[in-house]
Amino acid sequence: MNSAQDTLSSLAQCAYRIRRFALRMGEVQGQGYIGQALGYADVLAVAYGHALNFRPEDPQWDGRDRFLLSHGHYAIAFYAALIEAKIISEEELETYGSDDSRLPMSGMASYTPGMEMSGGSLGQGLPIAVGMALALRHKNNPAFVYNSMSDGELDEGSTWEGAMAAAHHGLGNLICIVDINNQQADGPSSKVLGFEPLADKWASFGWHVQRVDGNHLPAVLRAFDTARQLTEAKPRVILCDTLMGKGVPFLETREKNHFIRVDPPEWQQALQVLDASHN
Ligand SMILES: Cc1ncc(C[n+]2csc(CCOP(=O)(O)OP(=O)(O)O)c2C)c(N)n1
Ligand SMILES: [Mg+2]
Repeated sequence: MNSAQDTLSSLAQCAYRIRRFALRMGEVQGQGYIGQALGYADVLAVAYGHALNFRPEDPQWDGRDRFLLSHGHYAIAFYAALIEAKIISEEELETYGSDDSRLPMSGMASYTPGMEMSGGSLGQGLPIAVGMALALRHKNNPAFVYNSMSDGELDEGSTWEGAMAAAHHGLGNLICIVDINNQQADGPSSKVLGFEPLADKWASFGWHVQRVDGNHLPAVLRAFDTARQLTEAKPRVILCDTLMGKGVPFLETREKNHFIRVDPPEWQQALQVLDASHN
C-alpha cells in the first residue's frame, strides 16, 4: 500500500471506532444523539486523525488548533473523537451522562478536556471562532480555529453575522465545517427553513467554499487539506453532506432521528451490523 492508501485505511478504522464508542455511550444511557454521531464520524476522523495539530497530554497547549463544537448536542460524537485523540480514555465513556462525569450530554468547556466552548444555544460557535481567530492572528500564533456546526445553526442570525465579520477581517486561519444532514429537531432542514443554494451563499459572504460528501473519506480528507493549504486571506468553509445513522441501516431510515431511544437489544444489533459492514 502507498502512503495515501495507508492514511485512508487508518482513517476508516478511526471512523469505525468513533461510531462504536458513540454506540457504547448511547447504550450506557439508552438514548442520545446517536444518528448525528454516526453521520459525522467520518468528518471527525479526518479532523482528529489527520488535520488537527494538538498534544493529547496537554489539551491547553497554546499552539493547538482550536476545534469548537458549536452544536453542543453532538457531544457524544465529540467524546468518541476525543478517545481516538487519546485526550480522554476509553474507560471514561462508561460514565457518559452520569452525575459527576466529565462527559455531560451536552458539551461543556469547564467539564471536558479538549472542549473549547460550551454549546447548547445554537449559533454561538462561529462568532466565538471569529474572536479566537482574530486573537491568534494578533498574537502571531499560527494555529487554526475550526468551527464545527450543524445545518440547523444556519437558521441563526449570529452565524451569518460571524460569517460576514470573518470575511471582513480576512481570517485565513478560520475553517468552518457544516454538517448538512438535512435534519433538525422539528424535521428536515429544507422544510424548517430552506438554506439552498448554500455554497453560493457562503461564497457571496466572501468565503472559500467546498461542498463534499461528508461520508466519503477521500473527499473529506482532500477538503481539509485544501482548506489548510490555501494561501488566500479568506475564511474557508467545508459543507459536508452526511447521512444520519450512517453505518447502521436501521438507524439510517429511522424517522424522527434527532434524539433517539433504542431498545436494549438493539444496541448489540447496531454494533453487529456496524461490525459486519466494516469487515
Ligand atoms: C438558539 C437555539 N434555538 C433553539 C434550540 C433548540 N434546538 C435544539 S437542537 C435543535 C435542532 C437544530 O438543528 P440541527 O442541529 O441541525 O439538528 P440535528 O441535525 O442534530 O437533528 C434545536 C432547534 C437551541 N438549542 N438553541
Ligand atoms: Mg441537522
